[in-house]
Amino acid sequence: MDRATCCSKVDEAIANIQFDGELVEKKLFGNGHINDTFLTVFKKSDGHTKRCILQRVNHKVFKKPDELMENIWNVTEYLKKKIIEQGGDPRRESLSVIPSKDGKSYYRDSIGCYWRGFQFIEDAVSYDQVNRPEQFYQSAVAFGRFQNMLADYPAETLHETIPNFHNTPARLEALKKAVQEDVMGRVKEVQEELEFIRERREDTYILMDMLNKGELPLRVTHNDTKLNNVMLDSETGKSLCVVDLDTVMPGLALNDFGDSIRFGASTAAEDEPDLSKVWLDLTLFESYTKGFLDACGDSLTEKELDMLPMGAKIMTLECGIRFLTDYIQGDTYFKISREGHNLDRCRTQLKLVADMERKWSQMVSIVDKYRKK
Ligand code: ADP
Ligand code: GN1
Ligand code: MG
Repeated sequence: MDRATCCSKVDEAIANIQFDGELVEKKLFGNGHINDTFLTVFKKSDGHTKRCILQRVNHKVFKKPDELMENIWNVTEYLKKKIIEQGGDPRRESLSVIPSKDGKSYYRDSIGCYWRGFQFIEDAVSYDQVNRPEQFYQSAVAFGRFQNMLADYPAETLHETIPNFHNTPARLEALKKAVQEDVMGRVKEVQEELEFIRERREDTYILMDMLNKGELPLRVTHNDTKLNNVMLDSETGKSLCVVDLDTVMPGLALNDFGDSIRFGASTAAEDEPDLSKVWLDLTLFESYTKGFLDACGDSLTEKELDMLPMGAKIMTLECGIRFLTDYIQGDTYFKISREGHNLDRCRTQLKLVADMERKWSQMVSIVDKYRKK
């Protein structure tokens, strides 16, 4: 079912979730590539207005939305308890699901699309690009803390919402298949990108091999640590809350580190068409490294610390592979808003990989500077 058909049921979803009051406004919100997010405003009986988030879960991407919502419900309940223990405010520092009128964590509408409500986190901002290095530092603290808070979470109870999500060799296989099928006839346009990726085939195995040999631990990780998945306090600028919990699953700390770097430590937007603007910004790399290690460095192993630069490179390469696969397959996974959008996104990622290779020794020195000896 396509996005527009699902979104035609937005009013039915609103009527079936326990929002309080009369709807006075709804509009599309945020810049996520997967789900459809709405900001909704309700007028309550006491005359006050209240904002809420309504999301349509993309069930083409998340095949089992009921399992996904079970994860989110359990993880947020767990986080809220921890936040209270640590003297924090669970209403601002964690997502809170608003149940459906039939008491579930989601609502399945009359055409089979899935919806969920969240309390709106007020006086908070998320960024699509870093304006000041301090913001990136704070996002690192948020993700590092998030990982720490979930360190004892019973990982075996989590459903794998997207199997092989960060299995980079499997992502490469998917690209090869897309190239063989070439359903859109686009492969001829992307020879240079394919060659760049082929030359780095061996790299795609590095982290998965280490995991399989037991050299890297499996942890409960976020797996989608883009800058815009963190809310910062609008008054203090400090890290507040991690959102977008759809991919919280067992994974590698290095992937969480790397995904943040590829998105936030670039000098340009993820979809910048002018590649002369795209570089790895070492100042931002340093801010994030410092924040991540301040927040969770003590719990990382020596091997994990050694491999942080590699985490950045592999996640960037993997994301480039995924954007290219989607471009070749006809843009069926990531939302696009222009022709060639996924190809532009792929190219920024590959440009960043090349720049990381050039700046490798500096990345290693930065990690060395902040790891505790
Ligand atoms: P997607 O899965 O499509 O990326 P997200 O869950 O990341 O969707 O939500 C999109 C954006 O909406 C986020 O980047 C964030 O800015 C904002 N957002 C999400 N949840 C909340 C919330 N509970 N309160 C305030 N803003 C939110
Ligand atoms: C998607 O949902 P969003 O926009 O936060 C994607 C990530 C990619 C990212 C690229 C479930 O994240 O894996 O890294 O786009 N999420 C999913 O910008 O595939
Ligand atoms: Mg998001």
